[in-house]
Amino acid sequence: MKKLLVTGFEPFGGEAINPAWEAVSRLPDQIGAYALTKLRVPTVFGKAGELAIKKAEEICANAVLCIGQAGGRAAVTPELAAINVRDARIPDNAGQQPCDEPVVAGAPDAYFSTLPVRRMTDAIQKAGLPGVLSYSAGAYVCNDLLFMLLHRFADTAVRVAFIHVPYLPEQTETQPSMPLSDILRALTAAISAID
Ligand code: PCA
Repeated sequence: MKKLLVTGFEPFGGEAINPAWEAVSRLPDQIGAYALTKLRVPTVFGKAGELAIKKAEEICANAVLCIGQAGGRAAVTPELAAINVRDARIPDNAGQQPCDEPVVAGAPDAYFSTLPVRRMTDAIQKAGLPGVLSYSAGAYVCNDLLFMLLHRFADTAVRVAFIHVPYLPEQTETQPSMPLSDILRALTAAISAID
């Protein structure tokens, strides 16, 4: 059976929960051809990527899928690419707030996700849920994690992607949100679309 590492971020920015880890921790242990290993990662520049790379190497993952919260988005959004930029609007959970720094000095400006993100987006829509392909994972810790993984596993058989999910209803009264059961169905559909 193939191995998929699925990461979910801890809460950040003063939130008590992060829908990413809430969902990841509740995914089944097996979806389609993949056995899942779940990892909670800190919302800390550099650290999230280090831990995810270590775990992926340790379990000999065939693929890595990272999940993060994108407050304000109304859809589940697979990310097309990661950029070699750290630019933080708010400090991370270790108090770091980089401004216009590279994720990895000397690395390429950007990487495209290597899992089939368009097919994953289609699968979310076919499950009857809002799924939209996103062209930017931002420049905060989610982008950092995706970039570090894509850089580490460039030119290897290990494929990597990232999906941003909306707030849960209990996190906001004014912004778009999605029930946890829908986020779970969307992630399951997206993972089922990975060959
Ligand atoms: N979302 C943040 C970092 C952690 C998370 O869940 C982001 O979009 O960068």
